[in-house]
Amino acid sequence: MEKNNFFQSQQVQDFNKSIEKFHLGPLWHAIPDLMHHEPEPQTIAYLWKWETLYAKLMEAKDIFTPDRGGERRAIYLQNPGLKNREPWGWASTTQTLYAAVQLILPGETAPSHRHTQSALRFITEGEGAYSIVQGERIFMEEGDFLTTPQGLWHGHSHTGEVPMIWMDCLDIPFIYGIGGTFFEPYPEKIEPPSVPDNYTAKRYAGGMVRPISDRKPKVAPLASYKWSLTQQALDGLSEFEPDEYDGFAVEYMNPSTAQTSHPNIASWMQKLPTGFVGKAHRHTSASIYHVFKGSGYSVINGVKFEWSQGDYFVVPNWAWHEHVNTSNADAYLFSCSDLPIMEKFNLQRDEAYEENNGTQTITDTFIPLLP
Ligand code: GTQ
Repeated sequence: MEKNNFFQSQQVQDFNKSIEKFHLGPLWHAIPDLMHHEPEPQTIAYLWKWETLYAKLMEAKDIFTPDRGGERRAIYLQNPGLKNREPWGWASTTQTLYAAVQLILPGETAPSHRHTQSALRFITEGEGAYSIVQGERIFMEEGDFLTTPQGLWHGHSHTGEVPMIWMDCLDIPFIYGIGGTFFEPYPEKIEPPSVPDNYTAKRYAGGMVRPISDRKPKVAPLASYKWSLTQQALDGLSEFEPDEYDGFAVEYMNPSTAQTSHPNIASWMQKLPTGFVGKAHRHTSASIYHVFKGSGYSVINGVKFEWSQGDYFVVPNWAWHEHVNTSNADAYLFSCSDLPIMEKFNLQRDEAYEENNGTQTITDTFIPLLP
């Protein structure tokens, strides 16, 4: 019998229906939808313009305040491909990661809590607020990368003068998907300091050394990775040949384990020098990018995504992508991905785009939504 006739035959359809009420399903019906020959993620390539995010954060200023309940003034990136997906009822940014923009105003306090998700913050605007993670007040400046390891108390408070905005990324969808969510509010509004301010950045010299007493820390020992040190690292790297896909790129590491900064999330800062034209490749991990500085475009599965400072975009799993800096200044992209998850489950694979000298043919241009 022909394959399609088989699926449509009365006998098969009757049988499929007859087992449904016993909470049973026919594998022959499910297999083509579930076991693809290669990744067919529901995550789609998408780009959010900074103008839109900023306008909505400004509107949210008066609608949400930390005093009105809720935890954070954060607006998260909903991947259109992941909307209305069972069993979520909410959309994440990729199938494993959630990203958001968070705004805190001078005088505000976002209460302390702890949870089993790991969090990172990348600071994009302002100064003067601190995040307090397990008793350490970490004062934040533009370009800093902060870790909030799973299970540690953390809250934010703004003692400065200007609004502060940062990117959050957490493994919320992954932890939700495997049924591992725990969340606990701190008994008081915000945890009081128990160690000196900026304790870990000072004691670890940005990750280069560790104090004699900290030989076996249980958690990532470094809470903030300062922009000045990241910039220095990129400048050092820039004396050499760029990576053909990613230009000059460094990964944030946990200095005690020499692994990724977070167990389920890897993060990078990359510099694409003026005129950089990257080659295309693809990998099983999915990435979320934030344009920290500069402008250019990325081609994702043949579609051109033009980006400029402040924008966010998603490169789905197994999607061909290449980056190009079209401006006359260096471009800096912050990105994070679920590469550590792919590595742990033996799913990490990558592939170079061999045709056309590594350059995709552009078939379409993405039109972003503006406020
Ligand atoms: O700032 O602690 O975007 O707990 C989502 C969950 C931010 C935070 C988010 C969080 C936080």
